[in-house]
Amino acid sequence: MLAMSCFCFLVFFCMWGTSTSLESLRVSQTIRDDKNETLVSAGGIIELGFLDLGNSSRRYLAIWYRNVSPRTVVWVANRNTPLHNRSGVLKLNEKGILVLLNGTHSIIWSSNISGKAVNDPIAQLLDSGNYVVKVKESILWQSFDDTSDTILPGMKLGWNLATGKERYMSSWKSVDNPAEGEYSVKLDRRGYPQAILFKGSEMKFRLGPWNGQSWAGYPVRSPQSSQIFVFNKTELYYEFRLLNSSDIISIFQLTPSGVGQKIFWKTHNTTERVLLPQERDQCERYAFCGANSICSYDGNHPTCECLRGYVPKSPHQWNMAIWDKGCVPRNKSNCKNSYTDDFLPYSHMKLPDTSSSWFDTTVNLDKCRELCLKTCSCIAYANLDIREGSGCLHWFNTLVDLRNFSQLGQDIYIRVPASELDHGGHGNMKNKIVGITLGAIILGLIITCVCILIIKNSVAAGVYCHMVQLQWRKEYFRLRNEDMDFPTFELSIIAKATNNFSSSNKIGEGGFGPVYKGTLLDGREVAVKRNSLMSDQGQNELKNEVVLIAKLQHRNLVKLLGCCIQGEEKLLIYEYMPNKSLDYFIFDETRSKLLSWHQRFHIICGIARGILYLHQDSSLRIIHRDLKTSNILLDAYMNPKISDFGMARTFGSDQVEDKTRKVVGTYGYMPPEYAVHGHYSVKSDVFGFGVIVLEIVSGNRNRGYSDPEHSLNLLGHAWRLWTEERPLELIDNQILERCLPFEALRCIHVGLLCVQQKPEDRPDMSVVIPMLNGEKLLPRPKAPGFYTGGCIPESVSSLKTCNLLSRNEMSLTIFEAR
Ligand SMILES: *[C@@H]1O[C@H](CO)[C@@H](O)[C@H](O)[C@H]1NC(C)=O
Ligand SMILES: *[C@@H]1O[C@H](CO)[C@@H](O)[C@H](O)[C@H]1NC(C)=O
Ligand SMILES: *[C@@H]1O[C@H](CO)[C@@H](O)[C@H](O)[C@H]1NC(C)=O
Ligand SMILES: *[C@@H]1O[C@H](CO)[C@@H](O)[C@H](O)[C@H]1NC(C)=O
Ligand SMILES: *[C@@H]1O[C@H](CO)[C@@H](O)[C@H](O)[C@H]1NC(C)=O
Ligand SMILES: *[C@@H]1O[C@H](CO)[C@@H](O)[C@H](O)[C@H]1NC(C)=O
Ligand SMILES: *[C@@H]1O[C@H](CO)[C@@H](O)[C@H](O)[C@H]1NC(C)=O
Ligand SMILES: *[C@@H]1O[C@H](CO)[C@@H](O)[C@H](O)[C@H]1NC(C)=O
Ligand SMILES: *[C@@H]1O[C@H](CO)[C@@H](O)[C@H](O)[C@H]1NC(C)=O
Ligand SMILES: CC(=O)N[C@H]1CO[C@H](CO)[C@@H](O)[C@@H]1O
Repeated sequence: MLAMSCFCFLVFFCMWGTSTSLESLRVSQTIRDDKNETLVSAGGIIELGFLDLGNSSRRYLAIWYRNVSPRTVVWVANRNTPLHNRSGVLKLNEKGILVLLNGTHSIIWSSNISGKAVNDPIAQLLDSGNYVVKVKESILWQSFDDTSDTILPGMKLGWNLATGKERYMSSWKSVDNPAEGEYSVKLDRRGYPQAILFKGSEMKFRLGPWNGQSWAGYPVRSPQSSQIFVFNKTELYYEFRLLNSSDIISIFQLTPSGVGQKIFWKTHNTTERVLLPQERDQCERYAFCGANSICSYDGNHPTCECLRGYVPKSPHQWNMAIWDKGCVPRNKSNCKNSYTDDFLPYSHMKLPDTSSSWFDTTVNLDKCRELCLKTCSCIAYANLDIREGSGCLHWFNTLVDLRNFSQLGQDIYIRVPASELDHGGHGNMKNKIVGITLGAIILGLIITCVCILIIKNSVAAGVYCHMVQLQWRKEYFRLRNEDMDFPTFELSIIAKATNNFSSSNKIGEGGFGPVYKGTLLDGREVAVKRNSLMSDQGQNELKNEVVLIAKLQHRNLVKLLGCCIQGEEKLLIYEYMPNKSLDYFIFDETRSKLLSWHQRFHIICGIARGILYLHQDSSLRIIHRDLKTSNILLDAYMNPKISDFGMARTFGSDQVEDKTRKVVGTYGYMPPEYAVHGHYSVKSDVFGFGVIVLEIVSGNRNRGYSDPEHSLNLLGHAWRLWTEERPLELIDNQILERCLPFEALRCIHVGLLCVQQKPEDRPDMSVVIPMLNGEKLLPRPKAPGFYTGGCIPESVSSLKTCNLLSRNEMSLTIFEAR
């Protein structure tokens, strides 16, 4: 008896004497509530002991951060079985099981591993917040496996697929009752795994599938931590780690009201608690818009919009903003024609519910598309991992819970039947069909007429034929007009929209006149290009542009909404691009920070696709001839759109080079053969593209740039760095830290290939795109064409305006001296 009390006294003494250093419990040692005993981790960061919460007298065995306030409990052992007074005792038994006893020695809670006696187990509290029972180095039990409402760095949320054990977050009932509440966050293993917030068994919010960087629907990233997602045969989990755990505490907690929040403290000893803001809006609510529609949030209101090719299931309700019925296909895809279906890309999207999706991590995007096309019920595909664009995800039958973000998010490709792809819209298609049918009928009448004439040369037949002829002409011209049919605006409407072309509405100066911002009566914002009355070519260029652009439809080309030709006024009305043009960002010290490497790469690829469309894919073949950063406009999501086709020329499809007496373009972007000899070809645009790429990567203008040591222009500078094998020094300092070096290097390489001296050395745009994507081996570049227009070489040296022109960035037209 005496020995026993002596032992107890020793234990007691140890605990008080060195209370901060006691960090573990051995067999037969205890932690007693009535003695205020606790364990403290070695670094003094974490404490384990008994506490009550709020006003309640219930006592809990818990783990909390020691020196932050308010006191933050991160784990509770007996969350569903509280003690009712301070009689609780924690013990480690000889089987290595932690047991929590109440005043009458009943087991209130245990770490619950059945087992036999083990040799010298120890229960140690770690600075990470993990309470671990181990024998030597092998772990018998750890509190990190027993997740509650809080995820600590290093803790896994998900599944051990080998044992089938799930770790999920579950909220407390209330702030003073840690019992299991109604909210939980789980990794759903159906289809491609996704993290979901549940209320009971009801899905409230999908954090989304993992996209390689973050949860697709919860793209919050904090600079102090890295996020990890593991999905293989044995493990499926999410975890975050602190980059520097010596000065920061960070946790992810699910509140009793179902809000997931990231909290951090800047030091270990502080009351300064920071909540990472989380965007919360109605679009977050699971399936807010029903099936097959996109939710978008403008800062005030959510809006639902059917996907292309889908119509509201219940139009009446839909019009009253009751959206939950969603949308249905306008025309059920008929799988016989599935090979004519196409896919429309949607950017900045939160991917839809993946619970019945199919995935493959080894399939690339092209193959992914092909497989989807072959499967009748496959209605959308996307990359699994957006970092390098790898892996493949398919959806079937319906898409649920899609939304768009203003930034972030990813691309998804939605299947659309060919019948929905007519860009003129449904009406136009119908008109054409009607036209063709009418044409056929009239042709029939003409034949009848000829027959009648042959058989019976009568007056009646003559009259009949005359009528047929009139009808035919009327129909013919009606169809011709429809070809050119796109909206014309009244001058008065445009004048009103632009405040009578007031200077405050002026947003720029294009090649042939000023550009104004206007707001139409319906609130739509437009850009109005007013062709200068002085310009001689104005009329021709205008016609050229109208006809060309009206026929061109591509997501990387600016859309022409209509025109207005009234008297001397010649106006073109375009969609308005809120983010101005590329030069506005990349050449400005503060704004260039806003364009991350990821966005810049996205822009480069977009420009390349736009040019390829002009050169090859559109029904016409077009050389832009004035590609430059100020002609690359940016929409609200920083998608690039090529503008200013006033100087473009069409070609017959086999005509790739021409010679002109007029040299048009902008110095700094003109290839040597064009500026000097007036030769232009698709390769002239490739040169302009190369310059733009190098400007985007470096953040410097080709013209006006001169490197300090060698007074070379940007191309010369890039080439010098390349030959000196330090090309990465070209990269804009503003993006250096976060850029992907291999991607940037590839862009510089492709840029240099595009600005080769000889046109035949430059790649075609169709080759440039796989080159940018890393799908093609890159040849070694030669020295670039150095022509920068500082002044014009011999052949056109008679030009008086040399100096004047070299000072500005305006497009210009000069005549070749011959
Ligand atoms: C334990 O702490 C409580 C409240 O702080 C105090 O009232 C009580 O006397 C302490 N008990 C012991 C044994 O120190
Ligand atoms: C706790 O008790 C105080 C005083 O009795 C009261 O003002 C407060 O509202 C109570 N808090 C809770 C959560 O019940
Ligand atoms: C806890 O309650 C039991 C009976 O309810 C009592 O015997 C015991 O003394 C109490 N212990 C403490 C520390 O209050
Ligand atoms: C201990 O727990 C047992 C079983 O839950 C219960 O019957 C007993 O009253 C409790 N004793 C105390 C002192 O709370
Ligand atoms: C799964 O990933 C985990 C963590 O990276 C690793 O420890 C484990 O060996 C992997 N299992 C398989 C089967 O690859
Ligand atoms: C982590 O933070 C501490 C304190 O701010 C600092 O001294 C240390 O250098 C940092 N370590 C790293 C690897 O950044
Ligand atoms: C935290 O601050 C308290 C006083 O506010 C001090 O006693 C303690 O040593 C500090 N702990 C650490 C880990 O810095
Ligand atoms: C699509 O549906 C519309 C009306 O619902 C119909 O007029 C049209 O013929 C259909 N198109 C195809 C290709 O089935
Ligand atoms: C989302 O898409 C809709 C429809 O295309 C668009 O009107 C809206 O501006 C977009 N919102 C965001 C935040 O991207
Ligand atoms: C506290 C606790 O979880 N106890 C469990 C231990 O394991 C047995 C059987 O496996 C369960 O019945 C207990 O509920």
